[in-house]
Amino acid sequence: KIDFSQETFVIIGAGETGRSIYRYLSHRKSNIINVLDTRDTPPEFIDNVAVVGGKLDYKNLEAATVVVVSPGVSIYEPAIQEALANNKQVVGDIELFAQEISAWDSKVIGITGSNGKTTVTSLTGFLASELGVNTLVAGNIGTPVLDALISIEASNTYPELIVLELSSFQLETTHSLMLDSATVLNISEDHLDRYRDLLEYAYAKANIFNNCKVQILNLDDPLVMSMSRSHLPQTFFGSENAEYSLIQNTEGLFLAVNNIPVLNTEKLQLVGRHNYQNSLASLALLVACGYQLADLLEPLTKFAGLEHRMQKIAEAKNVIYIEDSKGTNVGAVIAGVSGIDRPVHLILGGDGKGQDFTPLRTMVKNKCKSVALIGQDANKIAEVLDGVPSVAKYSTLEDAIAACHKNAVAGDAVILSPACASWDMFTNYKHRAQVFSDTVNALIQKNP
Ligand code: UMA
Ligand code: ADP
Repeated sequence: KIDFSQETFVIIGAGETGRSIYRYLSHRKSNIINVLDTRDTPPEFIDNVAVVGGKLDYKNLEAATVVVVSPGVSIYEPAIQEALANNKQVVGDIELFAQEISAWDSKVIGITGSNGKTTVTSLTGFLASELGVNTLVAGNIGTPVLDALISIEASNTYPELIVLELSSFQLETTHSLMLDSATVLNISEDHLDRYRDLLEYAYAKANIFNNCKVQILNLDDPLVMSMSRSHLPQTFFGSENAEYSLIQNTEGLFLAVNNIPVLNTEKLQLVGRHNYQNSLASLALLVACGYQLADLLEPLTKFAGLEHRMQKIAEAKNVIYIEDSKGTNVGAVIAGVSGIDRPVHLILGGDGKGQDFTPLRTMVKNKCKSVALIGQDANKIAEVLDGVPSVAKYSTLEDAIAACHKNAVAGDAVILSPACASWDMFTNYKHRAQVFSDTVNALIQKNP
């Protein structure tokens, strides 16, 4: 365990997490000797603290005993590897948080996966709150855990349940997080600009199970199943043969537990098969922590879902417009678009983060009437769609939307689900979503 009065700290990363680490270490009156950021022009920090920008240089770490790394910086950076070789502790914000909460009585749930993390994290937090449980939801979802910790200490009211969304990056630097239940929802290609291959990425995620009490495993996902640790209690979710499964009967498609239908999916506001899987995972996580299944079903029907994930934003002349700006990898796009029972005009493209787009080909052939490509990896996507009719490239999102709008006829769907990050053309995924909504609404108004 880190002794805040004895150690000397260097913080790497001047973003949200870096700032929260600084606030936390200052709160503990620790000795912070440097804040570093790999960018030549780092963002402005807090309290007028100077940030050393540019390529990481080991000499700026040398005097530290603990290096606290933000998730946006790879621990494979040579200077960080050198710090490890010199026996310095290299940790992330989640590790610092984990060491603190081990003294609390809270139950802790951890959620990772390539897709569905934020949905399952929010849903799990929502269900627990509906039960009247004092719940903290934090992590990769957007609230840095150390900021949450400072607020909790100030209020002196400790949560009964903590629900953490954890990224592969955060899990790389976490060693002592004790989870009452934990899940890896699924593994598909993402972040291959940071990892050598899919296995290295999956390996980072598997850290979530290191000190967990119950594994919640997706029976349909072979890579997740390879993370099974047979000495631990396990609960499986999936479409068939799992304890938490989906059953089709004459009345509809049901969420089922131990083969007993418990809730008709028609009652859910969440739509799409992937969201039924997310619901199953959430139930399994909470039941493993001791909450009662029967108490969770009614609240589950009240969860409205999240923005920017397969969200219908407009309808005109029986054409629906769906914004899925958070569909930032191939797995998310296949899951989301496959769930739409209309012919699709699909907008794809942006920064592909090194992923292989080939799996899109079958889905596009089955579901899409036309595809509009944008962004820096438009050509890479075009290569895997070679021979598929109606694929065209556009220099802006606005032009791509105009083309889809023109091509769409009554009964069709126009979907932005780019399979890519937005950074090559937009500030972030929210900005991309805003441009989509504004452009669609302007077009509809012009051609009512
Ligand atoms: N960066 C550098 N050099 C640095 C520090 C950061 O280039 O020295 C760049 C990174 O490459 C990255 C960006 O700056 O593109 C942000 O990095 P950061 O570590 O400062 O990130 P934060 O702003 O602290 O936000 C992070 C998570 N972001 C990442 O891991 C990239 C947020 O998740 C999370 O909400 C926040 O901590 C609080 O825990 C966002 C995310 O996109 C939603 N996560 C990825 C995902 O979900 O796929 C992993
Ligand atoms: P994450 O936090 O892992 O990025 P989100 O819940 O924000 O996941 O959803 C991101 C995207 O992934 C959305 O486009 C959504 O349609 C899709 N998605 C959500 N859940 C799943 C799932 N279980 N399997 C595949 N795709 C999913």
